[in-house]
Amino acid sequence: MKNETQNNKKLDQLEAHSTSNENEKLTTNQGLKINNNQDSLKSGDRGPTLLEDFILREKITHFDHERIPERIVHARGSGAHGVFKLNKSLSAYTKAKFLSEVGKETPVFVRFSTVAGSKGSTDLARDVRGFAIKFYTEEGNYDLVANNMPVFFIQDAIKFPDLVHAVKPEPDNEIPQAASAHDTFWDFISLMPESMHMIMWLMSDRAIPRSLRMMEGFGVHSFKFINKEGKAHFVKFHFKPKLGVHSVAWDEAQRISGADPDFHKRDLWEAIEDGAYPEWDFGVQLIPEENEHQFDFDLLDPTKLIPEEEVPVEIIGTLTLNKNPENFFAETEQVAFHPGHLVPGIDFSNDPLLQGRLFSYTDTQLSRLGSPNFHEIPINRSINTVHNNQRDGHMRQQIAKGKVSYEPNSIGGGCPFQAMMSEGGFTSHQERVSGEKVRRRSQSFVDHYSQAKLFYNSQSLPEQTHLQKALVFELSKVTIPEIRERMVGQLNFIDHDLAKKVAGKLGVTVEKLEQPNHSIPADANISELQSEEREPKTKISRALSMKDTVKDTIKSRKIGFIIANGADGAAISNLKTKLESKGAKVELIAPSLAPVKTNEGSITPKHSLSSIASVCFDALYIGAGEKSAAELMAPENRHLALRFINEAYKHCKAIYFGSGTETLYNNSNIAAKQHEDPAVIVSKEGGSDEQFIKAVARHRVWDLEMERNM
Ligand code: HDD
Repeated sequence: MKNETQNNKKLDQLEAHSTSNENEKLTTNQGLKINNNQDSLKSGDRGPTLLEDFILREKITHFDHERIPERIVHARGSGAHGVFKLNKSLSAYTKAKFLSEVGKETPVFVRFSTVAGSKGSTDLARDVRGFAIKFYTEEGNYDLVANNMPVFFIQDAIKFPDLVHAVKPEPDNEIPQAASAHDTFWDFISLMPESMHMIMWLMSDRAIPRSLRMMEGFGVHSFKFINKEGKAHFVKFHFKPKLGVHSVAWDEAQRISGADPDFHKRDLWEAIEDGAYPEWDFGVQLIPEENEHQFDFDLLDPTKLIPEEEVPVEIIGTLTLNKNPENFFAETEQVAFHPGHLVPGIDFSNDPLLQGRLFSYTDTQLSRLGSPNFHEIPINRSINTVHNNQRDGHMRQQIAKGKVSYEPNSIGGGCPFQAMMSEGGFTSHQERVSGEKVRRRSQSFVDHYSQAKLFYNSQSLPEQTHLQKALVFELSKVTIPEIRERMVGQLNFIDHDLAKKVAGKLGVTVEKLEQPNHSIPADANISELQSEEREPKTKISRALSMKDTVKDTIKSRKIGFIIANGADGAAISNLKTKLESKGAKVELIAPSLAPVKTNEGSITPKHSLSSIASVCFDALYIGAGEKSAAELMAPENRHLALRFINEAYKHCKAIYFGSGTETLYNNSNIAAKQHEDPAVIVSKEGGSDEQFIKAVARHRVWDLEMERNM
């Protein structure tokens, strides 16, 4: 893939470290040319191998050591290079240069990930997605180590190992992989009321994205911006995908895990290769420091979000991913993020989860990457050169000249010098901190249900139904009845109807409870508030639903054309051209990989009916032509062809029947449909290409899911 970003200093730096084998001879690691890479050195043709064979030894030794520990969490990931362009200056709030000069482009590397599964697990696990961005700024690397959900499970980092142990495969039998649907996770969660808001997100469709390109990103914590005058604002970071926020159905996710476990990785890779560069609006919610206590929750509590109705998200720039890595291991695997990689103008808040993270990330790289010199790995290097007196350690690359590795010094002329603030020297934001040394949680963190309720109430009906079903699925896998009951009890604090619906499927009864929605401001006098009923300010937040994020575009949507011999070549190529001109991607599926004879010639399919499934596509076109339809309905193809159609229908996708394909329509489950369905387009009934394009742009007809599944 070409470097399409001009003046991208990071890509130039990486290029300087790349090698190519083109027209080169095979060598050992010492540069010795190898004459025979097929046979080891032996004593006679049939004799034992000689210890002397240094070429064999070098090759096997390297191979034996070519794995590194996978990340303890977020092990499975996909990365891409790109650029962040600032469209609106934030210089009034922060002195960070990459956020100050309008038009400035900063190279980035982004790594998306699932959290719970191993490196080789499926992409479509129900899980949070990591969304980590390394900004290679001229002032040093700034890492925003974010997720696709704006809140977190726990309020204090000391609970992180417990959370991760609970969700990971159970320690006795290492089951299940990449799944939260098991006893230990729900045992822990049912005992952790503070997790309830995050559980609403995790059980929602946000946890099964259609594409990494169609997810939001959130910095989660409140961070601080510091401007030139030293004034602080709290800030929350947001990424909003230009393609809208979209998900798949859970039934679909499970099928994708079998049909293409690399679905998200492949989707991101192909989109970038095709030039359909993923883009996000980057936005901020800004809160002057003095307004810290104006909310009915604590800004430092990472289980809370700031409703956009209370503080709007101001869009200030665009994040674009435009280049795939050259080498997965060198870049995506070795990239090391850390929320503590800061630039002047950005600082931490006292969020106790963030504070703990600040220790964990460097620490984990030491065992994962094996050396304190991980910053020298090309993907981790800053684009400005590093000057300090740190020396040596495993695999040191830098050759520091001279005698001096200490400061102060006179022999080295005092270099390297400390930088003054005016020269970009980092200073932590000055703030008064006083308090007893206590191992306690602030009382302002005690309301665990109001925002869980806010999230649930803000979902559209289909989203709420998916969430209920997700809870039923997960809790049905729990083998210990007391855990299921405890969890239903927790849900009852969020929404009685939700609890009842879930309980009904689990064989659990549920009592109606008074809702304990006591939101307590951070500066409140707790004893005075104990009996007072408080209501949260925002009861519904439209931004929390994915419903209204649909964009009127079919850009990069994958459309499967099901065809067989005798298909109408002109109809196929016309529709294909129309869809592709609007940015969609068309792939042909036929009974076999043999070229398909159309009335105009022949075309070669990319897939056969048995090698791919409808879940890998956003929409289907059943290629026009009676002969083609007859072949698809032949006994050897019928089951697979109808399965494609029926599954796409069940998953609320757009399906377009070309003329002459009524036999497929009549034999599918669609024939039994009750009402008008704008996403089933039938040529014979006057359906047009334009109607199909419109239906694809709508993503899914979730509102008709009940009917489609009858
Ligand atoms: Fe974390 C990785 C995001 C809480 C400890 N975390 C990791 C990654 C992301 C996040 C996106 C993958 C980075 C990559 O692609 O390499 N983590 C979050 C968010 C959190 C959060 C948004 C809460 C708001 N994390 C968190 C806590 C701790 C950690 C509370 C420990 C105290 N996270 C780690 C880690 C990882 C990590 C163990 C594993 C691999 C790595 O760091 O490099 O240090």
